[in-house]
Amino acid sequence: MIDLRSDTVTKPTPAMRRAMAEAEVGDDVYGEDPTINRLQERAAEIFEKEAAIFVPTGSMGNQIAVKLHTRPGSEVVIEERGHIYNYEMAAMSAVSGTLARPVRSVDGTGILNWGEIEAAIHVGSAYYVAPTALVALENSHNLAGGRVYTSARMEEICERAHALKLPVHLDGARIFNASAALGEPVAALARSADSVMFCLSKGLGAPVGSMLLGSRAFIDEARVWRKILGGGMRQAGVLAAAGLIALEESPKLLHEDHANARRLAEGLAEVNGIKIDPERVVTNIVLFDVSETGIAADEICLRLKERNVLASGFGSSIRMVTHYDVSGADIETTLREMQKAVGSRQ
Ligand code: TLP
Repeated sequence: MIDLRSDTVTKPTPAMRRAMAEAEVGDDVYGEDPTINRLQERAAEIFEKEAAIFVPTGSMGNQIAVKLHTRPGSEVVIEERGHIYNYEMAAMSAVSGTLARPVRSVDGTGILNWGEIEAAIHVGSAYYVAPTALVALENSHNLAGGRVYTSARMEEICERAHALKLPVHLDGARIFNASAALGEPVAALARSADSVMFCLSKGLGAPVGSMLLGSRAFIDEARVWRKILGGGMRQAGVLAAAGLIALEESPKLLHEDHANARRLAEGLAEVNGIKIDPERVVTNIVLFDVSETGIAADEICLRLKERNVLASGFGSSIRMVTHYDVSGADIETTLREMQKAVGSRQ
């Protein structure tokens, strides 16, 4: 099987498995797991933030951030395809009592500018208008086809938001992909955000885990909410050990996934009925519209599955995500199988 459904499917490398077997561990609810502590310190250092906390999932990291930045009855301004809004089980309402205020990017890229965000913000409005409490950004933006915010755009948005006393949370599940695509350090991309979450378990290849970063006071509070949500783990240093390798070793390999994604996009652009602009594929996510094939996206995914290629359908689009378990040869195979899947009338 060539599994392009997501980069979440990556399996731990032999080095990760060895590190997991040998990890020094302790009870992390007491703050006594030396491997987790090392991972947290190292992540904070790389991102140039005061503190970091290891959380089981990206969703938990994001939702803790939403909880801490907002209060019930307030709104979160977010791009309309944002993960926090669309794929986290309405947790922002269930956990924080907040509502998303979705914003569409005028140029269709999914990357917002300040003007688009500002138009959705309510600060100092009439008492019967729900106040904005948070701006949430996503870099790279998953359902916008892995597109990226530059550090300049990030800084402009954060500066303007801060001038209105609004915090900014960055869902950086794939911030290392954004960093590799832009040639900018993750610290530069995250610098102006008040909090950032990134995943060890996607393109970086760790089996489990994400990090939430921010000021020391923010992370101290995050620890309380992690426990409330059931994320206080014990000897989870076995997971952090894999996370440390993911953090140190994997970022330098991501450009290979990006080259594979670009090649995939170029090939797909030549398939009848598939709409994609390969120039817009800058990270490891390839999202393409299949409506003009006359075959539903889910049906195409089923046909691909019969041909040992896995992809995910999102409405009239299909998403393919490259990662280290997908080779250049796999990309060529995928393109051949796609030609057959779309060409055949089953
Ligand atoms: N994304 C998953 C699915 O939920 C769509 C995927 O396969 O891409 N932020 C972003 C931008 C994400 O893409 C994801 C996962 C998360 C947060 C949540 O991470 P987890 O799955 O660890 O809760």
